[in-house]
Amino acid sequence: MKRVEQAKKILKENNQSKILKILENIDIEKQEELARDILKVDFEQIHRLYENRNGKNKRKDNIEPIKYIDKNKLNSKQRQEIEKIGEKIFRQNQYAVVTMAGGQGTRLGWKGPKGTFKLDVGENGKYIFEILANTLKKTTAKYGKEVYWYIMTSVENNDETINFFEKNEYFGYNKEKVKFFTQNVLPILDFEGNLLIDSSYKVKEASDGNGGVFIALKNSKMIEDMKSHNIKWVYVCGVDNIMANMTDEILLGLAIKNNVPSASKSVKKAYPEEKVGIFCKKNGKPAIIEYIDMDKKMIYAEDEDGELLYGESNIVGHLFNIETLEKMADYKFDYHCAIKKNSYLGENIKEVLPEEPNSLKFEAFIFDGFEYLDDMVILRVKREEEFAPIKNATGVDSPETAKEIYEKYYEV
Ligand code: UD2
Repeated sequence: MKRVEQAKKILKENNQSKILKILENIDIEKQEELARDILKVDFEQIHRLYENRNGKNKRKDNIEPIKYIDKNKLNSKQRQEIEKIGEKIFRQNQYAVVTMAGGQGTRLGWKGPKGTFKLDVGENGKYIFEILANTLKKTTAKYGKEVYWYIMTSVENNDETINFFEKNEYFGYNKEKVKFFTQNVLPILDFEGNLLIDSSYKVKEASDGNGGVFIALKNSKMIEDMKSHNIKWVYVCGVDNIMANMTDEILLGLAIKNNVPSASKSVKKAYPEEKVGIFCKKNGKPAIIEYIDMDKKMIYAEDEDGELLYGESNIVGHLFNIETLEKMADYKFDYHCAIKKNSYLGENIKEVLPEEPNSLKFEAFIFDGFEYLDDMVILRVKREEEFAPIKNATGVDSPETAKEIYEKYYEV
């Protein structure tokens, strides 16, 4: 009973009257459960998130285009020299890949972890995780060493992800080199700043965004694990890009040759309205502006050749040296607020399935950490070779478009 009284007191102090009503109108056993959850909530953080929900006042940022290197414009002499630098790291097994697979994947409408989605390619189809494992296995064949593979999961999909790998025997990858770690969650709020309760009487939460990867690597001791294996470079990418070239000697070689702590991949923007983040310089530092934060002027701006002035699209492929990865874990990320539809338990203890978006989801963006970098290499790669994300059930960035690119590339 004490716990329930404590929870009621905290809810009153934080004017969470809707949740208080629910807590008062459910049976004692459910009250205990909900009270336990409420006592774990950091209301300080909730007030901060809600106060900043409209984003930091966009102090006049100085935005300008950023230079990039076009991979396909390197001549063979340059390529050989750069590849040789990168190859050394692979030969010394000082490279790791982090696959960020903690997103909810709501747009795809796939119930399980996105990596367990089977794409209709090859004889019997291939899971996304299987395709990624096959990509890494090519590097093993080339250097005789397996790349260390760290997979970020969410609280919601962690167990299912690990079971999936066990059941599929890691798709032939050396399971000793695969580690799973879970990212943090943040509460979902309604438009007035109230917590939402789900149908199992839990406070509704969601993953804290792909910017949560750094602190999750640190808290789960994965950075420590990387250092124990003398890893020097780490490639962090999304689970949804089935064409991701995660072990690119050119990207790595260029970062080392240019003596920069980080390098990212870009593809040429397909059209101004494309829903991708674009690379630029913000107040002199490398940055990516997300599609939701771009204004019309920026979207349509052209250079003297009539090319898009901001035409380098982010494909969520970021290389960091281990020191930078560690530093990023201490960086205070801002949270971006997205308006979403979320079901919740109404005050009459009935589940409400809203027709319209009704809630605020808070996410950190991995590339906000670029503010920490003095410089980085941006390597433009060919879309048809390295970018085929599976995000939506149909249309752009769907299993259909990914299948087409995959089959064209592998000539299956
Ligand atoms: C991402 C990029 C965007 C654009 C697009 C290209 C960010 C913030 N945005 O947009 O700039 O170029 O991709 O395809 O990177 N993820 C997690 N945990 C989370 C949230 C996301 O692991 O809490 C993963 C997710 O599984 C995916 C990747 O991060 O692999 C990016 O997904 P997203 O949904 O956050 O970003 P998106 O696709 O809207």
